[in-house]
Amino acid sequence: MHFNGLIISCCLLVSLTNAIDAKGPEDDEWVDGLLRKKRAVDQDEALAKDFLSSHNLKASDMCYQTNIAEWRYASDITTENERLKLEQSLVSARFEKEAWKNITSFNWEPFTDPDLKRKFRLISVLGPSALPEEKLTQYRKSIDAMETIYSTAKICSYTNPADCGLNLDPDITETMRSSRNFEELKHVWHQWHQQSGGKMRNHYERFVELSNEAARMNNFSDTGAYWLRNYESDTFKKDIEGLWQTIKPFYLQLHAYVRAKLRAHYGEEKVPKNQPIPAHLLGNMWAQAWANINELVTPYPGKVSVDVTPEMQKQGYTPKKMFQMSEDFFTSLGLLPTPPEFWSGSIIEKPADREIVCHASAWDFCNGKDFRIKQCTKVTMEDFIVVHHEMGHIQYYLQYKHLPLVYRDGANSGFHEAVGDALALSVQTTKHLKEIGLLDKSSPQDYEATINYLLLTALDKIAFFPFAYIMDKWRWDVFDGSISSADYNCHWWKLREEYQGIRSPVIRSEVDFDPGAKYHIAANVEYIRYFVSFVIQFQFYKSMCVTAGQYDPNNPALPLHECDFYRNKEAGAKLGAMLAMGSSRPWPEAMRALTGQARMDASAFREYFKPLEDWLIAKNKELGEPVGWSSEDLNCQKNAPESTTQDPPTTQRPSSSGQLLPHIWILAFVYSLLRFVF
Ligand code: BJ2
Ligand code: ZN
Repeated sequence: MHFNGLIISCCLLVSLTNAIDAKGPEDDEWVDGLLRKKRAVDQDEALAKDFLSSHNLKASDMCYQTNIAEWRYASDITTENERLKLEQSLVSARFEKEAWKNITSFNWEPFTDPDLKRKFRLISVLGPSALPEEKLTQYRKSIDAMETIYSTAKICSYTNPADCGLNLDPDITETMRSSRNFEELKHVWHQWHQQSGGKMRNHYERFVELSNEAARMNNFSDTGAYWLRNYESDTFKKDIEGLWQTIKPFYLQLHAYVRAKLRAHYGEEKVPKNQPIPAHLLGNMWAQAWANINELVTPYPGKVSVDVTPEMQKQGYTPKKMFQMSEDFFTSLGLLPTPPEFWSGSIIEKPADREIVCHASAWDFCNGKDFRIKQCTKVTMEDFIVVHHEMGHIQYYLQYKHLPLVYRDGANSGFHEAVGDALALSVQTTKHLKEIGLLDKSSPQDYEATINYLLLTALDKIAFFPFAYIMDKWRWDVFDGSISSADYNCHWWKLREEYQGIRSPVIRSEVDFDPGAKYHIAANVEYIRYFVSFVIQFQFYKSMCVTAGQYDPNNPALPLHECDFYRNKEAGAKLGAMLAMGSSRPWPEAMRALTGQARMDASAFREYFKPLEDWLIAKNKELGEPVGWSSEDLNCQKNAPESTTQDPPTTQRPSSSGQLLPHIWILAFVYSLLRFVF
């Protein structure tokens, strides 16, 4: 029996004994009743344990079947594979419903074994499978339709308008990364929003209705509340807001500095002072990570650049090599190697012969053997970090594979996201990049190089926070009904302006649906997990650095941002021990196991960036750059302006085939008329 369970049982016995003493023989019946109840609970617990172990096997098998069907679709998007995936999801829902009836037939609330109680509490939430089959089908179809639209959307090229086969991955992403042509970036940004989100507004509306209906059937007020159960905290939203308030002053400084540099490049008219930054100039479609514009904003351009993309390409890196190097980093810490199934089953390059969901992901097939990654990997530093991110998920899966299915999960979703990123912070240090031959060993690590390095890191790690926050702030507002479908898009832009300080480069309206231009909204993946991750990955990193003797707050020769714990088994063992807990304990306990404290806390983050924060404040003063922006003009209106009501690839930039089409019809008509007459 579990320790806590023992205490509770002892307490129950003590109070029973006290009760017997106090009441005397005339109350025998009452005491008997209590004893009978305790015996019933014990028997129930024994039965419950038996039930759980058989349920665990069946549920794991069902999880395997469902993952196989989902993988087949995600790695080969066809209508047949979409149909098979839907069919399997219905089979799985029927199984879950049946199991749920059994689960809730147990009176598990009074169970004395806290571990058993935790398991029941976790599995007694049925989720969307609660919907009647007809509605569940519609619910799944609406998400599948959005994911297919997102993953197969194409746009026309700016330079070659007749080429209308550009994909997000790699074409559009590459243009957003490397082009510095204002109009080209605007074209690509606009077309992507039209062709992805713009095509899924109706699906999203239906999805919200059904998702909320399911949440209510599970006794949650709405889908937002249903999502938050994962964090097991009544103060979660407040805590996130508190963290944001700590980070915000730093974000404002970074924003002001980047805006000044963009203005220097694009001119005052395109990037005005005091205004939000145009959303298409930050090197990334969603303006969520800005490292791709590093060369425009590098504080000391003469100094060494830590963006090693050119060096990786020069050295002939391949996706396979990137994954092998990531694996090597994990095993150097004494963590687990990936099994052969991982290498044979994963897809790490975009296949040329079919459509796939290119957005990178990691998969646990629930059988303890099959773990895979699907990633259309490009040889860039950005993707090298994504490789570590996905390998972090795989490491978690490997570490908790011995646990029952109900505990094979992160301590909370943010923990799952933070593992690979915490390691990547070590991988990307100049020290490590020198060690693996991606940076010149003789380049000095002086103050200017440090500021360059921290700014590059900040472009990814700080710029991300307001984006991660609004992704779910927007959905919380949609799900709880504060925002109706009539205001979906302008509310999105209101949050984009207020939190990120960015503005759409094209006038938007309620005909558009720009949130759907981001994968996690189309595919219905909760996002606050990444906000959590970006805070706690610095806590994980710091604690591993201290363990490895690589960071000492009192020793300026060992600053946090230079810590590389490569090959340090002690740091690895600490991380591994936490990962092996899965979700068996509330997350503060997992946090304590690794870091010694139980809370989410931005101080490690602040410590890491301290030299940069000071530098930015001084630099903005020197540049006379105002911090913040005014938000009078949202650039979003209810009704569509004339020019955006039509389909963009053929109308905004008419392709030759688009222009020819009417003529062909007229010719065909005249031809058949002539044939008819003669
Ligand atoms: C590139 C990364 C996700 C991730 C994928 C897609 C959605 C869930 C999974 C899960 C893992 C799990 C991603 C990285 C940081 C910011 C964010 C973004 N892809 N997912 N099955 N990222 O988290 O790996 O693989 O076990 O929960 O979306 O916006 O790019
Ligand atoms: Zn992830």
